Amino acid sequence: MVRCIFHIDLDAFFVSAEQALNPKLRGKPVIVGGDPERRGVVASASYEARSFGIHAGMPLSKAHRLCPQAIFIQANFSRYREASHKFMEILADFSPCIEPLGLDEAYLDVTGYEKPYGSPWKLALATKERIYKELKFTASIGIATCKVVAKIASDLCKPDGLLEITPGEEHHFLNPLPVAKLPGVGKKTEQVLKEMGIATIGELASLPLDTVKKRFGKFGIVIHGYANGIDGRKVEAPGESKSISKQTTFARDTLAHHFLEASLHHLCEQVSAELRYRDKRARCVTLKLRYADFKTITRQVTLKEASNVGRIIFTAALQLLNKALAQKEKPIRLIGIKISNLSGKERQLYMFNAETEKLGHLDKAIQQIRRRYGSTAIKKGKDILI
Ligand code: DCP
Ligand code: CA
Repeated sequence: MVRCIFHIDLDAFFVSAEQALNPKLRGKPVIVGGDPERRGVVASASYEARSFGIHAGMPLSKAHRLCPQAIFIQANFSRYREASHKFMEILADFSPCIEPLGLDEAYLDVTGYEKPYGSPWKLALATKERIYKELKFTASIGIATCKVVAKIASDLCKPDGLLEITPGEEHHFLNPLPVAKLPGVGKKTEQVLKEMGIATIGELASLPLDTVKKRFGKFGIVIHGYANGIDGRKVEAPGESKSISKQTTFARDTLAHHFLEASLHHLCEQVSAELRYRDKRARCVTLKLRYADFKTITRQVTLKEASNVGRIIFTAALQLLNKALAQKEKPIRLIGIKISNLSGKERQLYMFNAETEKLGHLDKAIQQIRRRYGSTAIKKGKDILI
């Protein structure tokens, strides 16, 4: 069955939240990130500020140099979390099949739900109107038959945009775009493709699958599919997925053990926090490493007892990492962790273990502090290494 998927992304989210509170900020160069006198980076810039070349991640001092008249505002995370919650609630009124991605983005599978509105386009307009009416946020929506095309479409129509790629139009839409528009294609992949004479998505799409597979392994199959508008990933609420994965690609390939270890620790913290949020425990821990030549390996271990404790997951993952590093001394470009075989939180009593319980309480306490005061409010030893 042909699906109808929306990718919805709020425009300049943190800035919009501030503008909703103080309408005088509308239409002006506004930057959320803090005081330009202090160290720090731009978290969100209004489109007016972007016309001065300012973007997320830029040091505030540079943003100030580029646009001294910009209004700088310190981030207020609890306000953004509340706005995000309302945003997701509005979306859930349009389809129950919703997959939030961060605070201000979501996929919505609206297959069949467009009928009462007459068309996907009209349903998307109604969604945008409702978001604006209730939150005073503009959103951009990409409509397509799969996630990857919907995401690229919403990205291209920002801000306050709506772009529908009708079934059969995927190639026509994707072909002229640069390969970097494909999710997962970063600077390094872009460079390798360039060396192969490939600059556009269309050029990648028309390469034989074998060529891409030989160069990039499994990752090649994925991006070749994406380039052809093929993406079978379902829109899945986080609670429904059978695993949780997090990965990070390094700015530079690395073999520095302490850095790999610290990155892995951070990823394990993230997946265990998500487990606790979902009230789940995991038994399988899988480590993923992608080497500089794009060869990717995965190594898996089964825990004695299902767990949601960051330290336990990290200990298992670290053993896998150390074993892999001992086998192959090749620079690494990406490290990832996947936990699977998820179960509800109930445990068998004979497996009760005081140490595990203590670590669980510690993780929970840290999570509560982070939720209240932000993710940087408290750091464990390993986090500080990153
Ligand atoms: N964010 C951040 N630091 C970054 C990038 C983003 O703190 N380096 C935060 C602030 C953003 C929010 O996440 O408002 C959403 O990120 P987006 O990448 O969607 O950026 P915006 O919503 O600000 O802009 P737009 O989606 O219109 O490009
Ligand atoms: Ca956004």
